[in-house]
Amino acid sequence: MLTIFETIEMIAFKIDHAIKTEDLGYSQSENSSGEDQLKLDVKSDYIIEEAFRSVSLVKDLISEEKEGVMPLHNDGKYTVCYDPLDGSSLADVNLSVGSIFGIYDGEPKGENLVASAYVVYGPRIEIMRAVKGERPKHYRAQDGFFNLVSKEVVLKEKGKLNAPGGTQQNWCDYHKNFVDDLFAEGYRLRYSGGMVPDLHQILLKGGGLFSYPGTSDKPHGKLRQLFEVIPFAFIYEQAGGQAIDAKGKRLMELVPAHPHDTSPCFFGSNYEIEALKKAYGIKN
Ligand code: AHM
Ligand code: MG
Repeated sequence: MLTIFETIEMIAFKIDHAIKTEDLGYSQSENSSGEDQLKLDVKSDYIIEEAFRSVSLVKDLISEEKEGVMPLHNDGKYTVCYDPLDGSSLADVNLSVGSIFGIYDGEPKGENLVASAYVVYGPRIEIMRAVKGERPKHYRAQDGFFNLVSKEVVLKEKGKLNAPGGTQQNWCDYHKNFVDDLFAEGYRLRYSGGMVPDLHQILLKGGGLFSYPGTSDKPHGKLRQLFEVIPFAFIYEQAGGQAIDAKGKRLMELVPAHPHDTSPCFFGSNYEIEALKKAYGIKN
């Protein structure tokens, strides 16, 4: 696992360099979800694929930017599912973006995830990584190296921040009422449109809730299970928080039928997730 994490550190420096130096425009292609790809999406995807080619532990790669499974090493153990540059449409307004990695032992589904990591490209490059049975570890780059900032990231029991995703016009009434109630209770809005910096902020600064519900235009939500939802669910649970879908099921129990399947998702401190369950009529 250390080899995989070291590879992610190397990738982080390369993608950060690409963000700072490459053209920010669109490429000529679409990804497998039919979205226009930025040149940076394509470049970041290429950097990751190239980096894992030399890691013999990796059996397969599955990228948010590609349709199928990329077989790498027949004798490898892990499937690495990744979103090369999440929130890439924010790069041209100079907001933070990220990369997300889920490391699966066996068929890629929630219960087989054994480690996950994300990289935040902001004023500094930071990495959060977690393995089973341990609290997430937080690293920050300085002078070409990643230094440990915290070896045990723990989420607060009750937070202050609320990051509600999806177009509000398309929220159902009970979701809208729930979000309004949180604001009435004193929660502050923190939503950049990049799930990596948004979830990173909640994790490190006071706790709270990040939600991306099913909406009338996207009943199954927007965020992809393998590359976004399950890796973050793991980190939030390892930090002592909770991560559930709209029926109260742990996101770690998700079994995607297709690599690009999405799910409504809620990540947060225990207090906010319990409040959400009540508002959604979910019994514990
Ligand atoms: P992307 O993978 O195409 O970049 O989309 C994912 C991003 C997340 O980072 C973010 O939470 C979400 O899309 C924002 O969506 P919205 O603008 O609908 O709130
Ligand atoms: Mg994404």
